[in-house]
Amino acid sequence: MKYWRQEFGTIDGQTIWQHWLENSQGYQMAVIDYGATITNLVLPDQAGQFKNVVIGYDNLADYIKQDAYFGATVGRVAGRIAQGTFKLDDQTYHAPINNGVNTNHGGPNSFESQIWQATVTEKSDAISVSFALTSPDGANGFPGNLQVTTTYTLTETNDWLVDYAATTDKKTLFNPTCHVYLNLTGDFDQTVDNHQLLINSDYYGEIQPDGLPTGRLALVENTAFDLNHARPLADAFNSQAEQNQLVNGYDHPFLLTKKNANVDAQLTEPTSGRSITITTEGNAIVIYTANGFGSEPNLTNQPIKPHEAVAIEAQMMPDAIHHPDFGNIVLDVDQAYHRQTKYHLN
Ligand code: G6D
Repeated sequence: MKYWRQEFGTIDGQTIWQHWLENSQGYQMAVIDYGATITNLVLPDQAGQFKNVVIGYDNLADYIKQDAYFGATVGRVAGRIAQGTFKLDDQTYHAPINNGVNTNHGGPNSFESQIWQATVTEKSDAISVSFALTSPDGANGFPGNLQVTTTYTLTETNDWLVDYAATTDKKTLFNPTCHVYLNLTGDFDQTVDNHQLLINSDYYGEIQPDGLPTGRLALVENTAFDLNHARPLADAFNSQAEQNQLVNGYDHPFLLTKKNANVDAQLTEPTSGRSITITTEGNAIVIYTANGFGSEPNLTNQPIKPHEAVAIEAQMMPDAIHHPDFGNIVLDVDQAYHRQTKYHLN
């Protein structure tokens, strides 16, 4: 295992470091202090050619400019909170509205744009970088001084682990995710149409046109959301019937069945042979197929376009605070939060 770091820019005179982790087979991961953001994940194809397979930039300015959460740590609450409003112990809280009439991804200037403090742990068979952040009481309207760590680990067995840990001094909400976008071809002029996606899920969360869950868990059977057998994303994109179920792609939460302890989801790209198998301690995975972009800087010489990658956001169901059957995202003062997601890099 190898670790090194290099300067990635400065913010108000503070150096932003890019931390590189490499195992003995040449698999690499890079993360920056800004947003505890994954900038690179370098994997071999079946011919042994290594390529970066995550959307990312080689400079800090583009990360600051983009608003698509490329590779970012998202929190306090991933996904939408209806009208940014929630109640805890009969007290009502309001997070800032930053997406239509709702709060998305914890509101503006949240975890994704904070400078996290990194601590590196090197072992013979794994290297971890733990990023720490204090989210102060009242940040974006959320109660409690929240102490958070996001830990990324790369192992000699080609596992990439994401661990979230947190404590709070007031009851609050906490539902983070890693918003990494994957294109296993390693070519961001290609779409992910031919990528095959499997998700062990019998119910998906129906969403409104604005992306907010309706609260209804719908059966995936005979819909675009039945991914219990791996199928190319293009099958749904190109099906007239299934297009009508989508929003120019997927932007939906899948409630995981946990019927196979070794696989919650799997993404495979047949040409390169690259594949990532995901298991998570959360109850959901949100699939976002990058259905449209705003003013994000280009990744290559060509303008960035829809479906150039797929974000696989392991989390608890979005807007869970308003839907009891979506799971619990309340963190209380006497709780030590921990949730792990494992990406096995095949
Ligand atoms: C859009 O609705 C989508 C979100 O799911 C995604 O996380 C974000 O873009 C980057 O708001």
